[in-house]
Amino acid sequence: MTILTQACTPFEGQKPGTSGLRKKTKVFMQPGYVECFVQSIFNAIGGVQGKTLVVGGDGRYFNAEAIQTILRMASASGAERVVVGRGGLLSTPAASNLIRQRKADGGLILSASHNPGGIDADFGLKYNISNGGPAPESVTGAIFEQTQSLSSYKTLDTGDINLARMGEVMLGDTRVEIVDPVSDYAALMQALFDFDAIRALISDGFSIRFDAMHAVTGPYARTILEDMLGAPEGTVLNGVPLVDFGKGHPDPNPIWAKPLVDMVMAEDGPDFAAASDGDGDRNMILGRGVYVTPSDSLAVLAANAHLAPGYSQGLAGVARSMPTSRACDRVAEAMGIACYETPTGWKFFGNLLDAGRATLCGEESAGTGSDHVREKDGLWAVLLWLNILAVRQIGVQEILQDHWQTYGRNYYSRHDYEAIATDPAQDLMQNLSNTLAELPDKTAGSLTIETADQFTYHDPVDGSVSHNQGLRISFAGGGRAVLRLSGTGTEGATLRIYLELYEPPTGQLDMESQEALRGISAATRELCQLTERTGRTEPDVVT
Ligand code: VG1
Ligand code: CO
Repeated sequence: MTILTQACTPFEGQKPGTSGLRKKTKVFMQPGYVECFVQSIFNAIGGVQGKTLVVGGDGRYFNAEAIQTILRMASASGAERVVVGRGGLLSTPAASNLIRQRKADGGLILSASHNPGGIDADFGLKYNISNGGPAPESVTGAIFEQTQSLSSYKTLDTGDINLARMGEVMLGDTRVEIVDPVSDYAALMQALFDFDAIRALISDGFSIRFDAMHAVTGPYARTILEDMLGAPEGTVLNGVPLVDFGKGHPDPNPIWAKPLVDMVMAEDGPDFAAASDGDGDRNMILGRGVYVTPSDSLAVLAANAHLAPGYSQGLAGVARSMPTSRACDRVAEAMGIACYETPTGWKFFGNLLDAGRATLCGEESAGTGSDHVREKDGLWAVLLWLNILAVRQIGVQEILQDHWQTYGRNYYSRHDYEAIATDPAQDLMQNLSNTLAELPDKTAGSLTIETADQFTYHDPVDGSVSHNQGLRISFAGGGRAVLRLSGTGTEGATLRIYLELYEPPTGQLDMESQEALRGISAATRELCQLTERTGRTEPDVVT
C-alpha cells in the first residue's frame, strides 16, 4: 500500500454550521470534496499521527463510501487506531460514548441528522473532540480556515475494507476495529436507569411505541426496548435503517412523525410513544392524548431526574439553548441550582458539562441530554421518561398537569419559514437588529414591547464570546419571541421564529398552544416585516 499525496484546490463554502458541515449529497459526492474537508480537519487538529479516532454515521446514502475514504486518509496520515461501527453505523450519542470509553482523541460523525437522506437530499460530516462532544467554535473556525488554503491531501492507494465483519483489520499501519454499534451504548443506559422498574412497568401492560423513522436508532431501540426491557416485538416501528429513511424526513416532530402522533391521539392508543431522528440524538415524547413539547420535557426531566439511579444525587445545574422555553428555569430556581442559557447547538454545552456545572441540557428542537455523553441523546431521554413513569406510576398527561400546576406553563411553538432566498432573509434579520434599541415601550399588534436585544454568549468556563446568536423580544404580559436563521439547512435560508408565553400556576393552563401564542406571533411578524420582505404569510412547519 502506498501513501499518495494528491494535489487539490479548495472548495468554497466548507464552513461548519450549527452542527458540522451539511450540504446536498451531490456536493459531498464531488471528487475530492470529502477528502479536502477531512484533510482540513486533520490539519486543524495538528494531524492524527499516533491518534485514535472513532468513525461512524447514521447510515444515510453515501455513508459507507465516505467512511472508506476517511479510513484510507486516517491511515495515510498515521492514525494508530480507528474504531468504526459495524456497517459504518453509529448513532451520534453512541459515537460520543465510544470516544469517551476508548479515550479516543476525537471522532468523525457522518450525518445530516434530521435532514432527509438520499442522492438528491442531504449529507453531513462533523468532528467531535476528545470529550466526545462537537468541536467548539475555535476548532470549527480553524477547520474552515484550513479548507480555504488546502493544496493537497493524503490517502492510501488501496481498496475498501469489509465493514460488515466485526474484529480488527490492518489498513496500512492503522488498526481498524469494527465494533458492535449498540453494545457499549446499551450498557451505559443500563448503568443509568432502573431497567427492572421499567421492565415491570411494561410487563404490567403499559404499552409503548418507538418510531425509529428508518434511521439509525432502529437497532438500538430493538435491543434496549424489546430485548432488554421486554417490550413486545413490534414496539419499535420503522426499525430498519434505510439509506433514504424510507423517503421520510427523519425529524421527530408532530409534522414529520404524524402517524405516531395520530396513534397516541386515538382512544386505544399506546400509553407512551417516542421517536428519534436520523442520527439518534433527538427525541419526541408523547403520551396518550398528549404531545410533550421538548421545552416542557426538559423541565419535567429536570424536576424528576433524581428518580433514576444515574441522577439520584441530584443535578449540579441545568442548561438550555436560548430559544428553548424558560420552563426549566423555574425548576432550577425551585431546586436552588444554576440554569445556563447558551446559543443554539450542542457544542455550547460541552464546557458546562465538562466543568460539572450542568448535569442536564436541552434544546427546543427535541434535543435533551446529560453529562453521560457530550451529545444530545434520543433514546436516553426516552428511557429517563420511562424510568420516571415507572417510579411515579402516573401517566404522561398527569405528569404534565402536575408540572404546570406546580411551576406554571410555558406555552411554546416554533414557526419555520423554509427556503427563503438568502438575501431577503438576511436583510430581515439585519433590519430588525438595527431597530432593537428603539423597540422598548413601542407596540406591535396588540402587544407592548418590554425589551429587545441580540443574544451574545459569554462562556463562563473558558471566557469565549459568541456574538449574533439570535434576536430576542419580550412583551408585556410574559410573552417572548426569538428570531434566528438556521445553520443546518442546505437550501436558501430558514427563518425560525420561536414563540413563548408564560402562564402562572393560577393562570389558564389548558389553552391550545397556537391559540395562546397567536398575538405574539402576529406582533413578531409585523415587527420583522415578514410578508413585505419574504412574501410569506404562513410558516412551512409549526412544531
Ligand atoms: C438545528 C436546531 C438546533 C440543533 C441543530 C442540530 O439547528 O435548531 O437546536 O442543535 O439543528 O441538531 P439550526 O441551526 O438549523 O436551527 V441535529 O439533531 O440536526 O444534529
Ligand atoms: Co440529530
